[in-house]
Amino acid sequence: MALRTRLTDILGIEHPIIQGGMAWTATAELAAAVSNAGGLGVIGAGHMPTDVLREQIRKTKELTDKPFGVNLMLLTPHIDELAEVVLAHDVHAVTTGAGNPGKYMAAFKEKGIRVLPIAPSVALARRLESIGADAIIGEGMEAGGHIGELTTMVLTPQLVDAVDIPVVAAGGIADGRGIAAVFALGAEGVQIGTRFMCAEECTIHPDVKNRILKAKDRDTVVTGYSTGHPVRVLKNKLSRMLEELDRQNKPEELEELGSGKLSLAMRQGDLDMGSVMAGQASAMVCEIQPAKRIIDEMIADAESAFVRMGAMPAEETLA
Ligand code: TUI
Repeated sequence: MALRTRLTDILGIEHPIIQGGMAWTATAELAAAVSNAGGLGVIGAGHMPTDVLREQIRKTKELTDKPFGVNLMLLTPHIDELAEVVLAHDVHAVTTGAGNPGKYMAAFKEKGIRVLPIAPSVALARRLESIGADAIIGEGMEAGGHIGELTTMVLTPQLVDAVDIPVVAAGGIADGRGIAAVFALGAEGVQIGTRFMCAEECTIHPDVKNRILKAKDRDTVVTGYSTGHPVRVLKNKLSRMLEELDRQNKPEELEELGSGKLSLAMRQGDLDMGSVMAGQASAMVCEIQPAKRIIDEMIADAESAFVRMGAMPAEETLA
C-alpha cells in the first residue's frame, strides 16, 4: 500500500518522502535517484554558481522524468540569481532554508512551482501559509546543518495545529518508525537528509559515508550559537575549535574558521577539519544502500509500525 497524503497529491509523487536539499551533498545523481524511487529528489543549490545550478537541473532532467525540486539556501549572497535560474527552468518544487522566502513567493507561484519553505517556528509557518506556501517543512533541531531551537517532537504537532496546509516533519527521522511517529503527530510527509547521505547515488566522499555509519548516539554537536546561525555537525577537531570560539564569544573568528569547511568535508573527505553536517539520526544509519532500497524499506517499516499500533489492518500492507 502506498502512503497517500495531501503532500503526495500536491507534488505528484508516490511516497510522502522529500530528500533534504543538502548543500555540497544533494547533487543531480541523488535527486534523480530519489525521484525515480517515488520520492521528491531535491538539488541542494547552497552556494553554487548559477551555471552549476543550471547544469545540475539539466542533468537531473536527463536522469529522471519524475518531479524533482531545488533547495534554495536563503543566506547565500547571490540568492536572487539562483532564484532566477529556478524560475527559468521548469522545476516542479522549491524548498527553502535559513530564512523567509516571502520575496520570491509570488514569482514561484506564477510559474506553477510548488513552494515548501522550511520553518523552525510556528509564527514563521503561519506567515508563510498566509502568503501562499503549499506545505511547511518543520525541521527540528535533531537535523544536521543549520537548525532552529525546537525538537521535531514538539514542533510538528504545533505546526499541524497552526496551519491548514500539509506539514512535513524533518529532523531525526531515519527509518519507518520515525515516519509512523510523525504521522501520529499529524505530519503528512517527511524530509530525510542524513540517511540519504549514505545512499549509493550520493556523490559525497566515501569517508564521510563511513563516518556516518560508525556514528554513535552522542556523536553530533551544535556549534555557532554565538553567530546566530547554529549548525549541527559530527564531532571532530574543527567542531572542538568552533566550540572554543563559541565559549570565548568570538563570532567573527568562528565564521571565518567555519567558512568553506562544508565542501572540505563533503568533496575532499577531510574528517578532521571539514564541517561534517549530519543529524542526530547518523547513529541510526547502518548501511550504504541505493535510494530506492532506502525508500522501499522506510515505507514498509512505517506500515509495519502502523499495523503494530493497530492503525492499519495487516492485509492492507500486502496490496
Ligand atoms: O537551512 C537548513 N540547513 C542548512 S543551511 C546550511 S548552509 C549554512 N552554513 C552555515 C551557517 C548557516 C547556513 C547548512 N544547513 N535547514 C533549514 C532551516 N531553516 N533550518 C533553520 C531554518 C530557518 C531559520 C530561520 C528558516 C527560517 C528562518 O527564518 C528566520 C526569519 O527570517 O524569520
